[in-house]
Amino acid sequence: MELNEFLRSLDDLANQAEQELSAANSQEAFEEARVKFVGARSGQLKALQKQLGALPKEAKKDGGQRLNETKNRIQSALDQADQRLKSNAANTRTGPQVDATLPGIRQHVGRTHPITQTIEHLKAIMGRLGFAVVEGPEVEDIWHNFVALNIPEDHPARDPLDNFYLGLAEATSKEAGDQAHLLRSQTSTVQIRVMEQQAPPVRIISLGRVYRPDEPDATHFPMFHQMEGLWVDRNVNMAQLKSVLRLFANNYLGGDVHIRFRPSFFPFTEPSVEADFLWNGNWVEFGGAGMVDPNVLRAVGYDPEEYTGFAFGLGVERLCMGRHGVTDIRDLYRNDLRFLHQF
Ligand code: FA5
Repeated sequence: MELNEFLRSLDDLANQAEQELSAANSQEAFEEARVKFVGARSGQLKALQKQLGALPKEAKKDGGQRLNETKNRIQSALDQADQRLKSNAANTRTGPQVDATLPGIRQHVGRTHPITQTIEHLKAIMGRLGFAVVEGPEVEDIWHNFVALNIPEDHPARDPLDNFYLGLAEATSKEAGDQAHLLRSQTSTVQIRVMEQQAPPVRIISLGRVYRPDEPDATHFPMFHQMEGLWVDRNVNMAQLKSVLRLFANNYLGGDVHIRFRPSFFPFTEPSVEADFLWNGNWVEFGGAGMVDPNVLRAVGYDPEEYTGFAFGLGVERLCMGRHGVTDIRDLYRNDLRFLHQF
C-alpha cells in the first residue's frame, strides 16, 4: 500500500467516526460505534494499524504519526459523545429544573420613590381643587428667599447657621449679601416668582426640595420637600384657607383625620397659623399658612387694597409619613430596598 492511500484511509476513518459519534443518541448507538471504530479485535482502526507494517520503510514514520493522530481524534470524539449522553441521562433522571407547581416568584421591578409617589398624589388632589402646578429653582437669591417675603435683614431666618448659603463670606456683608445665593429654605420663594410674572388671579401649588441645616431626627431631615400653595384674588379669606386645608387633609389622610390650626407667625402672612394632624395620639405639625401679608403683595406690584390671598407651605415627608405610618423620616432616605418595596 502506498503512503498517500494509507493516510487518506486514516483521515476518512477519523471523519466517519466523528460524524457517527456526534449523531449517536443512545448508549447502544455509542457502543456500536465504539466497537466498529476502535474495537480490540475487529475495529477498523486496528485493521489499518496492521497495514502500517506493509508500508515502504521510508514511509513508516509518517504513517505512524498520522495513525496516532487518528487514534486521538477518534478518542476525543468518543469522550465527547460519552459526556453528552451522560449529561442527557442526568437531566432526564432529575426532570425539569423548574418546579412548575411552586407559587410564582414576584420579580423585583423598579418603582418610583415614596416621596415621588406622594408628590404625584398631592398634585392630583390639589388639581381637583383647581390649583395649577408651577416649578421654581432650588438655588435662590436673597430677594426671592427673604426680601420679597418681608423677612427683614436681622431676622433669625436669615442666619448663616440656619441656611445653606453658597459663598458664606459674601452672605455676611450687607451689599455682597444681597447678591448671595443659597439653597432655598422654603418653597415660598415660588409665590414671589409667580406673582412677579403674572397678574391676579393666581391659584397655584409648587412642590420641590428645600434645604436647612437641621439636625436629622425622626421628624427632621436637612433636605426635605414642601408643597407651597397660593391663591390670590378679590375677596380671598381665611375661612377659604381653612376649608382648602381641611379638604386637602381629608382627601390625603382620610375622612376621619383630626386637624387643628394654631395661631403662629410668619413674616410673609398675617394672620398666620400652623396646621397639625392627630396621629397615634400626638399632634404632628404638617405646615404653616396664613393670609398673604400686604407688604408681600406690594413687593410684587399687586394692590393690597384690591387683592387678598392666602398661602400655605406643607411638609411633604410629614404627610407621607402620616398616610403610610412611617415613624422615622430618615427611613425615606436610607435607600433600604426592603423599606422602599413596601410602597
Ligand atoms: C415654612 O417653611 C413656611 N414657608 C410655610 C408657609 C408658607 C407659611 C406659606 C405661611 C405661608 P415651616 O418652617 O414651619 O414654614 O415649615 C413648613 C413645614 O415643613 C413644617 O410644618 C414641616 O412639616 C416641614 N418641615 C420643616 N422643617 C423640616 C425638616 N427639617 N424636615 C422635614 N420637614 C420639615
